[in-house]
Amino acid sequence: MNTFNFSKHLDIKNVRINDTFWNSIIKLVKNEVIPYQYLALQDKIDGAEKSFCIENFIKAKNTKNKMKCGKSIKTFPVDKWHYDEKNSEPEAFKGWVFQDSDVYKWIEAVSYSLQNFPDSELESKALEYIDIICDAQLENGYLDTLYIINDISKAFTNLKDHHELYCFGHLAEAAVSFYNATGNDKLLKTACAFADLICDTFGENKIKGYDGHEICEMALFKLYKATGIKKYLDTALFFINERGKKPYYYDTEKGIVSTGDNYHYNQAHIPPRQQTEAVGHAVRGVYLYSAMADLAKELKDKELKATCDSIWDNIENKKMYITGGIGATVDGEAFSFDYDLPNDLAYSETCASIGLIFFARRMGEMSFDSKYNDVIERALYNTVLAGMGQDGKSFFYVNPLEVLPEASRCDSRKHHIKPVRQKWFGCACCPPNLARLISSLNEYIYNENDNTIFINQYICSSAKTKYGNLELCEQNGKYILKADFSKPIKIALRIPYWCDKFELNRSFEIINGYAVFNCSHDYIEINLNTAPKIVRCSNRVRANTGKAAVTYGPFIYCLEEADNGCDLQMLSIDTSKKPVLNNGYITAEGYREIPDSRLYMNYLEPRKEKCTLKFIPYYKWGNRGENEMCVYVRV
Ligand code: FUB
Ligand code: ZN
Repeated sequence: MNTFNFSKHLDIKNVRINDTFWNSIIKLVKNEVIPYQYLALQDKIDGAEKSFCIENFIKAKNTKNKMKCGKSIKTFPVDKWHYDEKNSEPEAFKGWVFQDSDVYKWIEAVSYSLQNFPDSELESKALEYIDIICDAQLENGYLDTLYIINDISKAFTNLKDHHELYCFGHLAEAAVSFYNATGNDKLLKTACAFADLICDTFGENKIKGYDGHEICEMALFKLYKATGIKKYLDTALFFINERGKKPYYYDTEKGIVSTGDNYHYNQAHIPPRQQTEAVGHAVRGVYLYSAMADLAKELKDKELKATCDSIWDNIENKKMYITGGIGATVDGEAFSFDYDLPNDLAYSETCASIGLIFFARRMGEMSFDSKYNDVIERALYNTVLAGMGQDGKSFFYVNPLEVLPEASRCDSRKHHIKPVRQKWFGCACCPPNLARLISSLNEYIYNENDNTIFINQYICSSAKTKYGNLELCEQNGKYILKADFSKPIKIALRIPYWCDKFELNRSFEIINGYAVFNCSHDYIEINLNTAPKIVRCSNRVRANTGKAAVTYGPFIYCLEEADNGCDLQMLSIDTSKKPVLNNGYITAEGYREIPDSRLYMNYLEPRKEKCTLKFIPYYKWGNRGENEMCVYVRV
């Protein structure tokens, strides 16, 4: 295999999902999340924190119109990350500085959803928001409601803390998706006008700055792919190459929060090409690494690819939770040091796992190795799914692996850990991110290149590949692959990391975690022999020594108080007995200690009695009211 054995994921247009499990979730997003968010963006949900999203766009349009008529414009400060009813005037911008991005993410989710389920009413709602967005854009292409409303003279003066380039990124991603879904280019033109302004503003002999929250690199690349306009690619590369150079660009700005000369938080402490490990704010990190992977692939840039490899290795082997969560510390919503993966203090933001999936897909397109899709599966079936309640109306931002509701209430170090999903967040980055990922799941199943079709996820679906049709379905506990190709083609079937023993009804060769075989008109039976397992974490992770977790296929399981009573720390699992799958639960033999009556005593084994532990999939936790939860249990 050479280093650049590229493949490309199949586009959403060419993949139809027919999977009972996933279809119910995709439909939940369509029927509950998308309509709910539509209302939340207009602050029409009783009891939910206000978003101010649409209100800000309307205010921006009014300010723009006043500017056009030469009327005097009142300005307001742009000195905060968050503006609420108390710390700002009524006519000023409200909410988080990145509030615009929630509308863009909603439109992106709608765009994918429309390709799965055409819906003219939903399309009209998206068009209604698109009109509101486009009406707020200034003549020169600028579009960020915070600065338009509060003080346009300060635009692009605080790249480190403010999110103009971030909001642009989400605008561009939404615009490309909406155009692909509907052929309507109104938002695409708006995104291109803003992109043109950005290309004119930043670069050699222009402002040598770069975004504080990465995404515009990835988005400019997407815009380049959609339009063929080369300056978008050049500017994305400029941002990556400029980042972290000394003297630091951020030192020339007056940031809201002074970080001294420590720009790890923004992955800007050294140039990305010199970075070897994942640091700083986790979502920012994985969005940057995704763009680096895009450009490494597009430009066949071996240096950038080597950097991505090293950062990937650091995340996968030292900084990722068993649930595919990343960002172990609330302090900066950030990656912590190697092997620091506390269960009860975890940040593990839903958006960070979504970003990890973006990074993984790009890495998987550059290398013939199943490990990237293993991570996609881990993050998808656990942290991402856990991010949304089964009602589709409540969400987790933070995804801990151990929860004690009392600690969340009483211990300020754990205030970020919510024992139940929230209706909506003022800082609502995660729910719309989740909606756009789930609605575009079609694009994570198959890849193709000049001689191979890759089957990366076991999601029942039919696909149109360049060689012919393919169908993956499930029958009697086995997967069936039906191929109808015009000529013999290589299939690379990912053998998941959790599968110890599999059977295929044909001969194959194992290459980097894929079973590879030729096929043309074929019916292939795949038996992955899924069974509940007891697994453990490296003993380098202090939080998990002497503990184990229970899994079934891609699902990580957990214990909840609702099934096991309180004081989950009193439980231990008997690893000599096989756990058993039982009506969606996994039961395992174990023990419960009898609570001690004193705080200290001479050492004696605590008294314990036999009990049966009842585990549920991690993604389902927190759907039965407030209660204790843990993934790892003592052995
Ligand atoms: O800054 C925008 C988004 O808000 C980040 O991606 C999230 O981590 C949250 O801080
Ligand atoms: Zn988020």
